[in-house]
Amino acid sequence: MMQARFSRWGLAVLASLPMAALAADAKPWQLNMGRGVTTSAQNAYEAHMLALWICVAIGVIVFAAMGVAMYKFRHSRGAVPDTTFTHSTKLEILWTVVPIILLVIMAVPATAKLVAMYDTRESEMTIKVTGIQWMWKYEYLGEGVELTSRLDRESDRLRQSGERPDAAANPHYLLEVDNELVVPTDTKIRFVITADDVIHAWWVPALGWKQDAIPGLINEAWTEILEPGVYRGQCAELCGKDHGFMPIVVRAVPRAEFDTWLAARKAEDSAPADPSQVPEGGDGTSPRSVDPDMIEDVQQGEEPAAPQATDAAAPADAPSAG
Ligand SMILES: [Cu+2]
Repeated sequence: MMQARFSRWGLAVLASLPMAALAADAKPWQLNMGRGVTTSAQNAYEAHMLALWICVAIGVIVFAAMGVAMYKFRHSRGAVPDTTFTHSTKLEILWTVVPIILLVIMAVPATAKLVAMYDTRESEMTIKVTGIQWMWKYEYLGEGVELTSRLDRESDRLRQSGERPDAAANPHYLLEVDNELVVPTDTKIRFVITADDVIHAWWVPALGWKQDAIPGLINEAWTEILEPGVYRGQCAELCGKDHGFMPIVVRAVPRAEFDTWLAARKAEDSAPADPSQVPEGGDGTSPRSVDPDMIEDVQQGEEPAAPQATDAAAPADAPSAG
């Protein structure tokens, strides 16, 4: 029993070590933080590992010294306390200087990384993120493309059905959306983040940062995703009763694929809307005014989102990069 438990722990530790570094999303039994897929995330990971190993070294030295002292100078061996020892200037200097050196070793790279994290200059494109109870709106500024992203219908159905979700059948339960945020890899993307109603926070752990979305304020962040993939996150600010049901899904694709997607999206948005073509049940991309889900929301007392403007007619909010 004990052995089984230890081997389970051992396996978990083994599994977490190399995999945590590679995996973007948290895995069951993952013990360490993930390495992430952006420079910011990897910087945070490195700062964390440096601090972790310094802590490990201090822990080993301190507990080893305590162990030796307790064993070697035990009462049964006739040890007598040195009651005359009250002060040692040498020791005081040592235990002040050593921590200062350790703090400087950690603070210098951490500060440089923090400064880099907030430098949104020379970004190649800008995406505006708006938190709305309880969904996200994404606008590709200067491109005239926008989309709303909300909890996928299956997760929504499951959470309200009382059924017990199953990790095998619904691996992304509450972490799936109808419209993913598609972004190019190897591109410095600036995010401007705000909210329509209450404070939300846009957080995708693999990108390495979390930014508050505050009504009336614009917060900035940037990312440059190094590996194509799907990265998941959630709203990280308690924003109301459905706070737990506004996930984020970022799909990073190579630049060429992104350009194709954007062009298709533009063509789709500029096509005249035909209400009769809106599929039964709504797919989240349909105009909100005829989306049955919105009607459902209103019936449940939720505030519907503003109707989506036809992108072709909407003026571009801002130039693409600052
Ligand atoms: Cu929220």
